[in-house]
Amino acid sequence: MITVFSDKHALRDANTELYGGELVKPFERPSRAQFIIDRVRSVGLGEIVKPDEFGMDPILAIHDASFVGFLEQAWSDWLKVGYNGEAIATCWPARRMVQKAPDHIDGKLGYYSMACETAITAGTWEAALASANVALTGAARLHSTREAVFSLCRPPGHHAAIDMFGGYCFFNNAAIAAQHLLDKGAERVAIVDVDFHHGNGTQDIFYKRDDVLFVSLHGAPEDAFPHFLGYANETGEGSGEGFTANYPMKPGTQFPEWRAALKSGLRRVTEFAPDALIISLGVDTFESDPISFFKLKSDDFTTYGRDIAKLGLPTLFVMEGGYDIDEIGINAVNVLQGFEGNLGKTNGTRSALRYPV
Ligand code: 5XA
Ligand code: ZN
Repeated sequence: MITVFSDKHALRDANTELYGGELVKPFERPSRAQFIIDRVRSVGLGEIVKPDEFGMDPILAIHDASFVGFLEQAWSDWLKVGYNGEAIATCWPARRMVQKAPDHIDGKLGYYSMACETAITAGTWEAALASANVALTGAARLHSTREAVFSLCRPPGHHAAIDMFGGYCFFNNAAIAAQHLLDKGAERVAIVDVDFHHGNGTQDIFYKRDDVLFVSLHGAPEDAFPHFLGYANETGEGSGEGFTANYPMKPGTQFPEWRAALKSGLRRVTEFAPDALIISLGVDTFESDPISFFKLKSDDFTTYGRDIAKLGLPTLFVMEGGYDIDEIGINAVNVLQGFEGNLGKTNGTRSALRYPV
């Protein structure tokens, strides 16, 4: 399996995250990607390529232009005010307040964010752009070769909504990749989000559409970030009704229950008959993840990689979360190896894949 990777991810290196009432070194840090790419190399997963540049159009096909403009300017606007720290929101347009972007950077940060753990810093814009290009390059490769691709995106993307950042995410890499596949001729794309956290941004982007099926397995909103989306009764709206499927699960969930939810979600994918599948691959479902509460073990990642391969679909893996940094490479690459191993055994050849070139 080919891996797309950019060194520019390291430009995103924030010093501060508000966690448990303290400013700490962020869980989402450059060493995460380094451990994963090291593991990709050490197991010989396949070729590693740099991303191509796709310009702003594919990003603007998903995100609001004023939000994108805000992200591009945010760090310089913050510096202009003369603040010393990193750019963190402190005030939001909450219930019964005016939903309008103000002029001051303090207000803009609140208007365009859905959480405040995520500081904007020097280099964030460049890293987020590179991450989107990593996803787009993966989608373009999948389109032209039909072979599975791993887009090692960092920063992650699934919390980034049409016009909001947060949860360590700025651009929604998986959504941008899905739209690229649709623009290249795919009629339907399914996104299965296996990150511990609900992919509120991806749901937001496709909620009223019937050309993208969104399936998410995650910690129940009563107990887990992002808390305000991801209930089982959220199933889509308008022509999107029936094209969102949420599987919230309780603290302490073990692999058998999680896997049953995955299999149910994968059945939805089969019924949808997509031309391509995108996996929002977060490995913060791991039992030792410091900010999550599922109990998957390293071997479970291999097992569910195999389950995904059984669909026989052209598949793009887009990296999302995972914060047990010592194990992140093993767990992420276990999914990919499980997928590859099974594909070989069940299909023998990949020519059976039916995504139109
Ligand atoms: O998938 N999302 C994450 O891993 C980020 C969670 C941020 C919680 N404050
Ligand atoms: Zn997560």
